[in-house]
Amino acid sequence: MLRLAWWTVSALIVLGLLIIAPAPARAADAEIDALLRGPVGKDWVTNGGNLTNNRYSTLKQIDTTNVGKLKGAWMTRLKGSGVGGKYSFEASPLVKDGVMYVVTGNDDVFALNAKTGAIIWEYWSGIDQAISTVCCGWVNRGLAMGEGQIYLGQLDANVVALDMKTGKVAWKTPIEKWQNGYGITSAPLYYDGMIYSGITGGEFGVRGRLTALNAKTGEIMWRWFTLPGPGEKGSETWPPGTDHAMRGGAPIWNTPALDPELGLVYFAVGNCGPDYDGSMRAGDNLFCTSIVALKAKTGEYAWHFQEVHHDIWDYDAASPVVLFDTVINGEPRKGIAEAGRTGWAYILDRTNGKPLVGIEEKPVPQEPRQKTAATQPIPVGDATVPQCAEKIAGYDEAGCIYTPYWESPVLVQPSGIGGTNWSPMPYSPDTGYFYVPGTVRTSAFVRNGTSYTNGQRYTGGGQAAPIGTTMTGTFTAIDARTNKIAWQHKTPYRIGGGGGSTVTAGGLVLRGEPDGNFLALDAKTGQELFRFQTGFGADAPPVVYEVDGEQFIAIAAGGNQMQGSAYGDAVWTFSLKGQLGPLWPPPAPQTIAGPIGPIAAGADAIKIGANNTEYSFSPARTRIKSGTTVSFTNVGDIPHDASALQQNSWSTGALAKGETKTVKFDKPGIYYYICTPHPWMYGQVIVE
Ligand SMILES: [Cu+2]
Repeated sequence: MLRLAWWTVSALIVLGLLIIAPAPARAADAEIDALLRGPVGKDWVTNGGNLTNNRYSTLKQIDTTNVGKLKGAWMTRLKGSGVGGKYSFEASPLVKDGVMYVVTGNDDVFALNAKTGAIIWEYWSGIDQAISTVCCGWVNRGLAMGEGQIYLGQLDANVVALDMKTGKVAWKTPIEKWQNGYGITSAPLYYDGMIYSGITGGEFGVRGRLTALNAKTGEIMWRWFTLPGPGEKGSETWPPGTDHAMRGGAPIWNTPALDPELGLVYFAVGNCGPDYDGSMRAGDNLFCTSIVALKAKTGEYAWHFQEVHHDIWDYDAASPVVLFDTVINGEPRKGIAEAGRTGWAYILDRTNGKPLVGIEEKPVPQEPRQKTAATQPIPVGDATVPQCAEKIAGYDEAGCIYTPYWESPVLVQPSGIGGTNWSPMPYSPDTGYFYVPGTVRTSAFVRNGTSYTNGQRYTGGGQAAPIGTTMTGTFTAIDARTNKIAWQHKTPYRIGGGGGSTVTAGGLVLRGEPDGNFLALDAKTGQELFRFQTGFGADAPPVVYEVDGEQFIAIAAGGNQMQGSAYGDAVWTFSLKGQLGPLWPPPAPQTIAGPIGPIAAGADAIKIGANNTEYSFSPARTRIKSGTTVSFTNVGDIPHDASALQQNSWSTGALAKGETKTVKFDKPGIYYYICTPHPWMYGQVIVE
């Protein structure tokens, strides 16, 4: 045992060094660990910038005074990887020593010269194109690095390590089988010899978990289930004597954060399954829709905070948690925050999980058949999106957040795919603001019950935006000290479902827009200072880095199928020495819910997932004579259906790849339909 002389100890106490956890004696990668613990400078070595996920860069060569002169430094196309209607491109590139590493929606990884954009190596994942358990687009939200390796989680539920120099596979560890409903879309976190990875499948009856792996060997060190087993902590929040918790979803959609001084790893947990049917799972249903802290080394439970009790609205906590330090009432505090789909930021003390600014349990409307929770935690401060739905003809009921429903559709805002979804929320220590991206849309929620089959969808109902309703967004600076709005922009498009922003010591907030624009805003005031058309949906969070004394900003531009933005395979970088001008704008995303495109006269054969657009009906609109039998054929990669919008009159039922079902339309009228698992797909049949 190491013994320190009393005078050494006193000197260390005077220097304040003893309260800082010492770097591990034999760190597997001391350099990366130090970069992960410190403020982000010339390299960007983990998805959220460093262990805090705060996406704050200390670089300030590009600032509010000169950002207007920014131009494209280089743009590289990634050889068609992840191009197409089923993919989204949401990854933050990583940069270390002048090399950039980026992953596409097909889990293919490219190493690029960060100064020139030249491709150095490629890793083609070869993932099975028949994976049928992807919830929300083929996407990979980023990478991790350490010990000379690049780490990624794949849609086929494998965690993979690549040699950083060559892209060759070093090891590959299956966390689960995709056939059982599992996948990975989050960027893993590397720290101190370990890899932390979440798992998805909240719509497929999975049992969510955080898995820790040995970074060198890929060996699984421990796993912590987000759903408690019998007798375990949290099991009292599920009906006794049942096994509903074993298929209760609770996925982890995003990269954890880690506080090395407290020795805790933090992450956000997604929705309960079945999503829209709470009737059999009475109780708060831990640890669905929660922020959880575990001991980083062992996976032992430390604390949790549940954002939504007994969720029936698909209100995942899907955006990554952010660690920040602040001063409240004159006292330095260690904070953690997460932007929810509810439209609120949840701001807690990261030492114990208790509210930092204030969150009150308040009574909410009840529906006994759904076994709704009596109260919900309501943060003090402002929501970033509207929390009440407007009444619309054809729907009996419209309500505010936490309005329950049963088997006739009820309109609620925020939608379950609204508020802040996967998009990260950065924090600037200069302004003390969080930058919160939001989606504004209404959903009609309905429960219809369902039975569980391994690997099949298990949602118990659905939600869809009524035809003709608007789908827009907000971008909001929230003051971390008060949870109140400092400034807010209404945005033309939904931006909570991907994208996100990054903030710099140069006083800039950098973000992409689904219509292809890359924007720089004044972090203090929100004033727009720069706008540049990238030519593809710019739906990934940017990163900031430096090579040879020159500061660059990079953003992946390849669209987001859930936000309906134009797909592609581009990585753009910008710098003050750049020479490249903007590209022609791509088609803009939809801002009104409903089918689009021309009406095809007499078309009685509808293809689902045709023309490289997985989430589409083709033609989306048809006019037929009454008595016509219409066939629906799934030519896409994953199961789809065609179901009457209000889900009470007709449905093809789930169609496997290649399968066809027919529906006869006898009565004149206008019929709208959706795909139940993908309610952002719309079709229309006009019967004369
Ligand atoms: Cu579908």
